[in-house]
Amino acid sequence: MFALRSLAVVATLAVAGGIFSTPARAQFAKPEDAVKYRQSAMFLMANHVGRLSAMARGDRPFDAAIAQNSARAVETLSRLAWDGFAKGADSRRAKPEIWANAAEFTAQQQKLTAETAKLAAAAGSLDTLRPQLGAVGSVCKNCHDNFRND
Ligand code: ASC
Repeated sequence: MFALRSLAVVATLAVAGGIFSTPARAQFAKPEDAVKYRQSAMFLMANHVGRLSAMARGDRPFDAAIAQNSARAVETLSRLAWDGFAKGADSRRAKPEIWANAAEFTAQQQKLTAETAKLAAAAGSLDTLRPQLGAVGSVCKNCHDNFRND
């Protein structure tokens, strides 16, 4: 009885390990944690992009220090989010293409991090913030159009 139960546990772990493969296995205890991680990063990123957009639109007074703080947050978060797209950690919004077309998904990540890396320097003035925020936003949109369900 005990041996049988142990065997079942080992088999379950083996299957779970296969589905939920590296590198996620090392970072997240279960698929839901990976989903929560990426959604958290995206939530914070959207919030800070929203603050920058409000300044760019003139809905909020421009303040270079506050803008640069948000820009740095966006830069960091844009590098963090991707770990959460672990194999097997699917969700309603995540299209299967994320995993089926991983090379293109990785290319989109690299485009985003290349643009967010320029955001803090651009956030020093409205004239430089506006176009760079536009460049970041267009990468966001393109990736969402291809890889996210509404
Ligand atoms: C945001 C946000 C997005 C992007 C996208 C840019 O603030 O939540 O998903 O910007 O709308 O086009």
